[in-house]
Amino acid sequence: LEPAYAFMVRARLPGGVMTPAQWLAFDRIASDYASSGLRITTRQTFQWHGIVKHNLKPTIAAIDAALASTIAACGDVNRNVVCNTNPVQSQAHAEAYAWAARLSEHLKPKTRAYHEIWLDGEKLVGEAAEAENEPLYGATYLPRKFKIGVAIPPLNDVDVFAQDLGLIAILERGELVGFNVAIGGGMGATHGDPTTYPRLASVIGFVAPGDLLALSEAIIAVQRDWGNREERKHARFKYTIDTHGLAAVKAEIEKRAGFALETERPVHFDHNGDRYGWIEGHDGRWHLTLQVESGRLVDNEEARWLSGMREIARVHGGDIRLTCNQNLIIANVAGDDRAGIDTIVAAHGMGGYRRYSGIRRHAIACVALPTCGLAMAESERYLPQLLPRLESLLDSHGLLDEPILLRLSGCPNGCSRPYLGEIALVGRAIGRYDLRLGADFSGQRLNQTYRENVDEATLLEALDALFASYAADRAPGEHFGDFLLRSGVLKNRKIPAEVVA
Ligand code: SRM
Ligand code: SF4
Repeated sequence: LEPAYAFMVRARLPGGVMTPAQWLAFDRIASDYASSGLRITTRQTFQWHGIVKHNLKPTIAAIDAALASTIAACGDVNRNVVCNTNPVQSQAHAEAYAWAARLSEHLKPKTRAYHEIWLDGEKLVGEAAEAENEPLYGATYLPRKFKIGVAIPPLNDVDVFAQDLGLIAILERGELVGFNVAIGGGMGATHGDPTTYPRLASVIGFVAPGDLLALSEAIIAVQRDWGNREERKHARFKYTIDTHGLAAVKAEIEKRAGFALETERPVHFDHNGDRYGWIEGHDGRWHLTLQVESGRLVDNEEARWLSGMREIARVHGGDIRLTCNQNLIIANVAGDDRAGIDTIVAAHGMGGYRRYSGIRRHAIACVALPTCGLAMAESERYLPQLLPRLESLLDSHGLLDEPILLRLSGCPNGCSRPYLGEIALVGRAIGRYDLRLGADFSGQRLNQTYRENVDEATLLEALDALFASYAADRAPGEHFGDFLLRSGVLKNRKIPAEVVA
């Protein structure tokens, strides 16, 4: 008898955009094959957990039939390209999204093995198999995963500085004229190993849209050839850059691309969260952002996400978007159709964001236990326990509505991008976390370890004291993370994101 292996399957969904028909297909996969509904990830796509081995092929076939794929959603290749979901600047979003989709397609592995294995494609043997060619990835692919994100300032919902390649859209009179290019972001680290660390991407210049594909190929080729293939812990692009130096990496990229980058353009980011509720786009269409705790879509007593979204997808004529904060947007709704959507949202308990505290509206947790094999502590399952305790402390200091970025990760790999949380818990062992504090509110400053390997009582006690001083001494409009630096609780360290070659 073979053990009952179960797998996690992840789709590639550039920019997190899908049609209602695709939603219904993904929902069907959840009910037919998965154990715990649909899970929105921090990279704007879906995961399905608990797919037993004999259901892997039908699951992947169903994703393919829905005109999506799982190829390059994992592996040492370019991953799902994330893109700002900006519903307001509709034209800019459309263009940025088109570039995200183009990058995703252009940088996708070209092998036909995927079709052969999963989709009963033609078997490649002999000369046909030998003729298979990966023009960018070659025979050995990349040393490690590679991630690209597109942001449209002032929103940094994709955490553009956490990407290996961050593209910051530059708009002039509403038109996309190009992108500032930031390289070398990454979150993962290993406890107790200072040679591993989170790093914010460094801005190296500006590129016009027409040169973007060539530039991204050149960047990936430099990482392919210069990346560390000896030590996997040091194989991400951020270490390649720090080993060779930013100036040398930039020069090599320009040499391979065949052109020099222009000077980067000034940009300003307001925040990296989502804006909940209805927002009207420039073109008069409406967009409803709903908060989904940890991105987990199931039907339970609090909310019936699967049933509610199924009803919406059956009547909705626009698109549906996932965000990098694990939330969803019912996008491109005609004004007259809003009331119908509101009725379904209310009937299924999906409008909770309206009464949520400031910290709850800005909380993200990675999956962790029970499915993540790398988890050291709880994360997604701990969030609903931790939040009321934090809310009670915040309430006692009159801070319940204060927006504070909270990020939980079950281990230092950092799948919830915890190093960009104003408050972050990074798992050490069951019930024990590093408490990290002091990121800014827009994804441009890393936080710092404040207490190492502590239990809940210790971290709540520490936060209680800090909330008290924040309530008493903050400047008007000052965010919690900024306050901790200004007040001297944390040291003001250099911010790597602003480094320019
Ligand atoms: Fe992640 C590995 C879940 C976004 C850094 N991540 C994993 C695995 C696959 C565990 C494993 O390798 O066995 C997790 C599966 C858990 C499960 O049971 O489902 C996992 N990562 C996730 C997701 C689902 C977290 C979430 O709660 O949403 C996110 C899926 C993204 C997607 O759709 O592609 C997810 N992971 C991230 C991010 C955030 C981002 O990309 O914006 C990061 C930090 C950014 C970065 O890459 O630097 C991230 N995941 C990692 C790492 C550490 C990489 C490193 O450089 O050290 C690992 C471990 C590894 O690769 O060896 C990892
Ligand atoms: Fe798993 Fe660690 Fe990623 Fe959480 S941060 S999903 S525990 S790998």
